[in-house]
Amino acid sequence: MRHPSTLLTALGVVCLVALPVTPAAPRPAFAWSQAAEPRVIEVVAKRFTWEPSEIPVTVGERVRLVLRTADGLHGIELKKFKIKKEIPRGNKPVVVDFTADEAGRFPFFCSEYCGDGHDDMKGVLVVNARDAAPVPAPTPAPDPPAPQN
Ligand SMILES: [Cu+2]
Repeated sequence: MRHPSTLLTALGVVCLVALPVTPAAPRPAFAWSQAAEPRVIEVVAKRFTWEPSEIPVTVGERVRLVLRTADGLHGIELKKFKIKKEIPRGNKPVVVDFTADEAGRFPFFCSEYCGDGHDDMKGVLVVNARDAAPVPAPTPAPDPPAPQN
């Protein structure tokens, strides 16, 4: 009985033919450019931590930090990108825009003394390389020659 498999084959052909005419997405999935919207990252400062304390981005990416305090006055200082801003008490966020133009791990601190744990109030901006392919495993050493008896 060949009929069902013939039908399946026909369906498969139809699908393959139909794929190329699928309407394109508004933006190519892998489009990436300076014109893209900045990556918005909400960060909360509170005695004596940052949430999140580690902020991963991709090199070249435009970043918009939206900073709020959960208690009193804090401030952010990220020297690598010349960022230093007070984060005043209240609900109004402080917005900082920059381009993460160098890969690496860049610490940031609280710039406003906020109490005994102020010096421990640290975070890190992690700027990952764009082609962050997994590091290839080292090639295994060749097997030693078989012992000769
Ligand atoms: Cu502080």
